[in-house]
Amino acid sequence: MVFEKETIDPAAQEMLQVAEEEGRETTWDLREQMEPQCGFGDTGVCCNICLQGPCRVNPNYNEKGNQKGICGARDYTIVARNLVRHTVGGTSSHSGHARHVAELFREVAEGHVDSYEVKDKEKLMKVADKLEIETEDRETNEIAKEVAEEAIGNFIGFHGEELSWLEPMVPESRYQIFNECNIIPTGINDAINEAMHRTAMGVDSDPLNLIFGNLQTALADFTGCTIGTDLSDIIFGTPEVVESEANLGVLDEDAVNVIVHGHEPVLSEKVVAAAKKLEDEAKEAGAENGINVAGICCTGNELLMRQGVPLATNFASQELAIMTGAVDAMVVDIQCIMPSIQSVANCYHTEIITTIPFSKISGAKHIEFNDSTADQDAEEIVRTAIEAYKERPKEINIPDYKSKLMAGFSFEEIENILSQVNEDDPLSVINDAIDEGDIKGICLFAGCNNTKVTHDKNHTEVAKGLVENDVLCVATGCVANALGKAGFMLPEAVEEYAGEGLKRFFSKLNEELGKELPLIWHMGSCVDNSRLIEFVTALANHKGVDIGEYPIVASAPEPMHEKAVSIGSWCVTIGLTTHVGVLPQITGSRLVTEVATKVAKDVYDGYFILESDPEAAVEELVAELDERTWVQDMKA
Ligand code: NFS
Ligand code: SF4
Repeated sequence: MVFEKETIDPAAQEMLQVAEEEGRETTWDLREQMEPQCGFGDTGVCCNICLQGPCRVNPNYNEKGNQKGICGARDYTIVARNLVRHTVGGTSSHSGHARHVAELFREVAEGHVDSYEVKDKEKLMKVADKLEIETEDRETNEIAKEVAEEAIGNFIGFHGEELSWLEPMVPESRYQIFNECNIIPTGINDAINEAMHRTAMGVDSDPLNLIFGNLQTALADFTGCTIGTDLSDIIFGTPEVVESEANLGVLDEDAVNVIVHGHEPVLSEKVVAAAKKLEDEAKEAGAENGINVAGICCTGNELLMRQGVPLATNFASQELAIMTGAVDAMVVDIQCIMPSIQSVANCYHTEIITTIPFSKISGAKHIEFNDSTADQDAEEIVRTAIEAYKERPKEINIPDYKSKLMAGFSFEEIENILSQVNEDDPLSVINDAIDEGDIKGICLFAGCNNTKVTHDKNHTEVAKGLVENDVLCVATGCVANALGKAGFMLPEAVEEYAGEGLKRFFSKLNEELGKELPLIWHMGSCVDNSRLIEFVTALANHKGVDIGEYPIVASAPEPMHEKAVSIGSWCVTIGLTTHVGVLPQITGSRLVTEVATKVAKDVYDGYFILESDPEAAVEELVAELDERTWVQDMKA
């Protein structure tokens, strides 16, 4: 097969062929030109934090070479500082997204915007209860206002008090561990400030202290993610099971194709609405099938979960969508948008439209998106796509690959499904299946694509290995997109891939429900990893154990973004042993690597498994689940 080193996705392979024939440069070409990558940077021992740098140290104490930076910083300090700064990048990304949703929510609650509303009152009440906000005999908007104030307060801090959104999200025993380690943040912004400060030249050089600082920042990240999920659900609705499709074959030759790419649902929800409204204008322009909206990255996941909008593709193959020649506009907001899409679009009729003032791409069209004029802005965006469609050349290459999939597995929806099986005790459906040995435990698949490894290959191989070993898998982000494209989010996949125990679990469940569930459950975007924590907290509380004792693991087979570093860090802190399939830039310090892969277990029960071979990763993850169950059985 051609391009099998680059990707296992047949649609992407076909498009890479097109790219080669047309002489287009892709991210895979750029990677090849980048080789060999710098070994110092790759292992985290290059320091650029002050203007005396760059200092790169030789981590191998037995060899010659500098072992200290110009200020005397050793490998462990440099690596730990760099790690903290990655987590800061991740935390500011997630919380920047969440803060926008929180600010919008406040505007909604105060009645300042008409374009959005409180769509899901039940979720609002649930969140208010969680935050111990009085709900009885109160107007919805009064409650919403208080929830909004609380959300904003979690960002700006409560004068040294702890974050209110964090404590109710984890079992009491886990919060106790955070407390003992002194890593509970006082505000998301505070955490980011402090982490930037402590890693500045001449501040914190103690690697262990820095690592605790990393975890504190990561908990701020987790809190931001949770706020993002909760408030998005209140404004746009809590996801319920939906059916849709994934891969480039969802592009429609006879429609105006609008791709929404990035992260926030605030803009993309409006684009979907505008597309429905302007259907006739598109038809008048000659597009028989009207307007087709499809998503890339987490914007795609958000819209899929709530609206059933199809997924065009995931992170690594974003440029290839444009090379089909069928994309009339690609609308982007923030994060994971490769700057290269503009140079690709220059060869086609595609309009790249940026929408956020601090996230522009040179050469792209900028249509600023404002919450107060959201509907008009979205219409302008869609009309720009219709205009571009009129210029679309006849020759297009849409690869004929797409898979059906099911998504929409919010925690609330899972609870709802389980309560149809056992109304009085829904969570026992999962915990009994674990006790009876039908399922070994749960794995959360999270994270990106990374051109250091073959696109989507680690994702599908680790997933195959785990389901074969009776692990119940849920997924978010670009790995969810990959597993959707590969057909794992369908009921048929149970028969094809699941081990005997997992098959029994599904057949019992399906029989009771009178409908069929997909093998792997799509839980949403990356901020929605918070949904899994809510789920596992409920399961652990139900079982009367801490998360660290519960058979739960996480796997990021192809992590790329700084956000993946922060999510991995909080997963471990919350007690999930976490597999990472692309080595993080910490291996230059033996100390930091040992803490991440070994010592962390003693403090948090969770630790990192750094393993690029999928088969070996599966073995380790399964062994970890077995060990947790075994320890439980010994105690019982
Ligand atoms: Ni997550 Fe989502 Fe994809 Fe990675 Fe980027 S889209 S927030 S960071 S690349 S999974
Ligand atoms: Fe070099 Fe120290 Fe400056 Fe880093 S902080 S660049 S190690 S002198």
